[in-house]
Amino acid sequence: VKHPLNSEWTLWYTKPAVHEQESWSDLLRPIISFNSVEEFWGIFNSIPKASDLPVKSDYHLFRDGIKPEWEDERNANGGKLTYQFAYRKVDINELWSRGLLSVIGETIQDDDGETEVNGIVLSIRRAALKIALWTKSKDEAVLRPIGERFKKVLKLTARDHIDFQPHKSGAGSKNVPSFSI
Ligand code: M7G
Repeated sequence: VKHPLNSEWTLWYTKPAVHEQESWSDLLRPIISFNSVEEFWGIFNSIPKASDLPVKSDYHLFRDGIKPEWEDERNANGGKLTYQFAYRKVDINELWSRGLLSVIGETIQDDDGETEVNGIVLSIRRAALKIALWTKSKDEAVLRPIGERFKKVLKLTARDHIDFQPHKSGAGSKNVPSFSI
């Protein structure tokens, strides 16, 4: 018996650039799609762990054919809620699996129809690690409770914070002010 998820999810990977000429679209690839809990665990247990990923790589998990890019029309009017942390501070595998489960299990948001969370991204950078929820909108009133829930899911402390940053919305346009939770 398979336990279906609310959405079909696709895991994407951005590999680190080796040459400067390599563009974003050369580096980003879909890996696999799934729509059940059982498939999720099969995949999760067979791919490299978060802690084994190289610097400058990303994992992206997005729902229903949404590409992990600002340009996708379902991302274009949204932004990201990011938790940035230092390497030593936390167990990255634990944090990433909590984030993934909350997203596919839809526990970040009350079940009132509209899904605000499009995807979740793990970014391995030299200076820090980042976990970000990508949202459909940039409506602070909608996003605050989502950010609060995300903090609980990740078991963050009162001193930790999650920052919202809208995606760039075209040349010359002013981004709405970002906020912290
Ligand atoms: P990042 O990973 O968001 O920032 O973007 P960070 O490395 O500071 O953590 C790094 C670079 O990847 C950007 O400057 C873009 O060149 C490219 N890039 C990242 N994203 C998420 C996109 C995207 O959605 N669309 C496009 N076209 N390029 C992107």
